[in-house]
Amino acid sequence: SIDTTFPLAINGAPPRFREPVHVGRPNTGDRSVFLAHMEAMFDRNWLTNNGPLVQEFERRIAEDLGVRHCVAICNGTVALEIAIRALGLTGEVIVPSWTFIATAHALAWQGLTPVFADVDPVTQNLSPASVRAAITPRTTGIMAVHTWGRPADVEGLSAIADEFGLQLMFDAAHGYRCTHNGKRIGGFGACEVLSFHATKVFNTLEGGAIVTNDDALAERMRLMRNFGFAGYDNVIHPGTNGKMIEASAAMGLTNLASLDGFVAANRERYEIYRERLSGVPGVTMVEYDDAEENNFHYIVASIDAPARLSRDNLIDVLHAENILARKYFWPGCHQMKPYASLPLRVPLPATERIAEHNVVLPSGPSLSLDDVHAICDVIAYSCSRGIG
Ligand code: T4K
Repeated sequence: SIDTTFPLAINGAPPRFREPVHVGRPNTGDRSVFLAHMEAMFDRNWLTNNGPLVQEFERRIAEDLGVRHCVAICNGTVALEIAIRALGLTGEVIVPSWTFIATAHALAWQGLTPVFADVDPVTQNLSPASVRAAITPRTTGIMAVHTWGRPADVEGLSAIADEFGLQLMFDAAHGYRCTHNGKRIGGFGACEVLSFHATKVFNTLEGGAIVTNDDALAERMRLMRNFGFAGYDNVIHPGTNGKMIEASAAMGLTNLASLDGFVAANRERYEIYRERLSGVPGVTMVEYDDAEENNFHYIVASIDAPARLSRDNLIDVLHAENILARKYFWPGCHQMKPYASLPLRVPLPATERIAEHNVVLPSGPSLSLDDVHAICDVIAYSCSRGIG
């Protein structure tokens, strides 16, 4: 039965939000700082190719994460591709299917075969047992993801990599300012890849970086992102164009100064969601470890029985209210067209289950606390009462 004191847009009531409420609204620091950087950039007339803003940005990121090297790249996907090439990966590389498609694409685009392994049903991170079962003589590496900024099982995966002589790298696109055992993500494995896409907790418009403590690897990556140039007219390595532009570095320097504020705002919203959704039938939030540093950027919930509607119905309810919740990363990479015909090496029950139940909700500094409450009202009502 429909509670007429709480009409839902899906039942014909006016939507709760007049404008669309997005997941992934960009976080923007002090605009005047960015514009001052832009003025200086135009005065110098130096727009890209390892300019001073990119160099400063790299120093600041390396310092912030406590790593020796940051190699800034034009986006996270090209950063993954450069890292894969610089590590000399060939043949098969094991990745979670439960990730954004870029993780798998970066391998396939370099002529490698992504071999999908399952994730842990609770952490949603790559399962070492599943990785072990997926290894063949053609396997050269493991690319794990710190999904939602929750650290992957670094120790479990490192042990397997050591045992089988595999390279281990991390897609740390979600993990900026998150720690594992008190150490910031960035220094684990052979290297870690960051994304500074507009929708990330910390953006450079578009952008990415590879961070590593390996001097020789960093040097190779620097060459590879700039066509292999070691100086004027002197190409000493195969390469591509993966350079970050000065405008991106300016945005990065601007936003780095405001990052503490973004994280604090995220945390405040996460706490409201956690409190308001706890006890709602069938809603389980993905929680962040209080003992670690987190960026609280992703608000992720699982919708299961006894909720009175399915995840997909809830998405319909929310979209009708102009709340554009997402199903990230449904349906799982292994079921996306480019990979659906690959035979599965190992079963992926947790991936397939999570893909049917996860919902990612709007958050971030641009969303008011009242709006978070309004979103929680809709979820609590429809999960407890159904939609009539
Ligand atoms: N690895 C992982 C684990 C990743 O999650 C990603 C990226 C990568 C690697 C690759 O890194 P990059 O090459 O992107 O640096 C979005 C982002 O485009 C993508 O960066 C991100 N992951 C992924 C999880 O989300 P889409 O296709 O869902 O984006 P889209 O266009 O639907 O935008 C998301 C929402 O953000 C929309 O509701 C609108 C809003 N939005 C977006 C932009 C760009 C804004 O409000 N303003 C904006 O400027 O992939």
